[in-house]
Amino acid sequence: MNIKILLLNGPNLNLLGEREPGIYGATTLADLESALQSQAHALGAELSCQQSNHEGQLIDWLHEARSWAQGVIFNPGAYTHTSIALADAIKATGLTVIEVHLSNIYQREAFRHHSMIAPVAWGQISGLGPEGYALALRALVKRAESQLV
Ligand code: CA2
Repeated sequence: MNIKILLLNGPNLNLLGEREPGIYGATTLADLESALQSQAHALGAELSCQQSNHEGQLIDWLHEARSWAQGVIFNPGAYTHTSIALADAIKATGLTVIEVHLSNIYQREAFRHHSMIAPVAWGQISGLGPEGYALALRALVKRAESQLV
């Protein structure tokens, strides 16, 4: 069985590389997704990439992923700090999720210091830019492989 991973990006991340490069870097979402697709291929895994500005759409994708994904790389954007609904979806699906943030949320405004997602995620990576997604992918593939044997 091929290992399948979902990459989920939340609100405003479609603007990556176009605005605020000082905080979020110059890499576009398309660049980030295609680099991660290549990495997944090299690791013998399949990566499906989705981005939405809508909470309900993100929840629907999490529900669907229950039937096919072995792990989820999730940057919930600002919903990180507010969304009980996304936290409930992760808990209800039992998916293995790594929460990723491009910026270090603990070095920023106080309202970004709390994550609703962290308690239901397997782990969290914050502040490493696009490299955070790459590390999350590696960790999820390794975990899925260890569960195959
Ligand atoms: O650091 C991250 O990855 C965040 O999840 C990004 C969210 C922010 O609300 C979180 O606190 C931390 C915001 C995403 C906004 O993305 C933009 C990208 C380019 C230009 C403007 C916004």
